[in-house]
Amino acid sequence: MTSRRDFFKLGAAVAAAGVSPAAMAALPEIVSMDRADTRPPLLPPNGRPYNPVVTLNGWTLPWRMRNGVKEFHLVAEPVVREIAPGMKAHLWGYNGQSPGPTIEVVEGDRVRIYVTNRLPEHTTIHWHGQRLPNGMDGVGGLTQPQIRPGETYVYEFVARRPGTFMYHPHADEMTQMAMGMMGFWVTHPKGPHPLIDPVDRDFCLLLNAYDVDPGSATPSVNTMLDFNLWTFNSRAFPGIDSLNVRLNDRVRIRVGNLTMTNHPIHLHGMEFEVTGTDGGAVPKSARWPEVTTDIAVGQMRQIEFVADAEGDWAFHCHKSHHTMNAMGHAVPTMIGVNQDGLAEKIAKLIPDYMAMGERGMADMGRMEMPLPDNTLPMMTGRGPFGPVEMGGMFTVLKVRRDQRRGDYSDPGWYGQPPGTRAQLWPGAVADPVRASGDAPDTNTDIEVTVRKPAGHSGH
Ligand SMILES: [Cu+2]
Repeated sequence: MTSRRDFFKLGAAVAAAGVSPAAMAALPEIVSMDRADTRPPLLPPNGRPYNPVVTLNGWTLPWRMRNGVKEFHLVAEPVVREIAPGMKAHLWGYNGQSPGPTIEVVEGDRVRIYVTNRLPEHTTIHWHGQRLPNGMDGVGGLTQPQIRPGETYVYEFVARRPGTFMYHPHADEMTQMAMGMMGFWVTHPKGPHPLIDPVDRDFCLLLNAYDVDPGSATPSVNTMLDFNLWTFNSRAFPGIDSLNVRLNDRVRIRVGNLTMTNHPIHLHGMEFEVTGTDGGAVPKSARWPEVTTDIAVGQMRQIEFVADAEGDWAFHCHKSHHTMNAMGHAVPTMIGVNQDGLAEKIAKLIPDYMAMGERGMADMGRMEMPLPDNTLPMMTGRGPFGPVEMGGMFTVLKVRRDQRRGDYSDPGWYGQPPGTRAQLWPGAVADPVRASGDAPDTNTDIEVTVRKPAGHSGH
């Protein structure tokens, strides 16, 4: 039984940490998610009104309003995440999913977040980009003790700056981020803001990356750069939902990067402006039109555009190996190598051997290769005209005239108006006319350099 003196000691400790004694009362219930499709926006049931975001293949965490404080409960725990149909990864995340749920608050809100650790090792949460008291910054060992397994810590601060933020552990960081521990945070402006325009659709996604060996389910946690699964919100194409909008909607997409490399994020079909960064809203005089914006490690970017062109527009990272799943790595270039009869000969020694890449790698997108269990094909996904030959960080922005306001459901493939699609030319193509001189004899002028294996001295 707690004595009166103990109670005051507890009260003093709590006050020193900036957490009111009320915070130590019963915890908010734990809300968990067990599905990987995009959940509809969470309309705020109380507090200041705002226009909620939609987290691609994710969800927003409900809160409890208690004496004017928004209370959330995050649980750090092992989770199973479907990366795409056909592959599940054993990750660490929050409240049943990786990434964790999006937290949405309004500028000026007092926010209290309970963090329960159900991992086998200690953790913390760092509120990336927030203005807050130093002791709430979540750096294990530096600003607070580590949260040990089984413990619950309470964070509390006022969301001072509107904008786009992330959260992630600042404890055994390489392991915990390689395992998928991260989430999104949006602080909406409390009223009309000179630099934050209202939008019709507001999407958010985190860039994350994993190193999962084909045939296995748990990421390698000591990988530093050579990841093989590149994901939006821990989903790889074709597992990533499309962004479905109505023609002429004003659209905002918020992107945060918690991988270990940069990602040039590219939109087809229309231009956007970067309206916000990790530091807040960008002055209007400093915005310029572009179709690709590079997002460095630890950065956040908000892009905005008016979706004034109907169609199915690709939206993806422009590093081509980031739109490819695990099987493509470590395959040698075989273009131009004559492999006639090779597969038959090798198949006598190794059943199921197949020649690969003789005419480029596109055959990989079409054939049903035998794959290890729990492994995604490297170039995959089907569109209305055949294989899309993509993977990883790729999805589609679907702009439709008849998409209803507030309807985020997939409208299916775009019906292109007759006469507006690239088409097969039925005639013959003449040989090129050379401006002058003889054509080089390609059979005798080839220069080659042969590199013989010489141990690992060349690394
Ligand atoms: Cu990338």
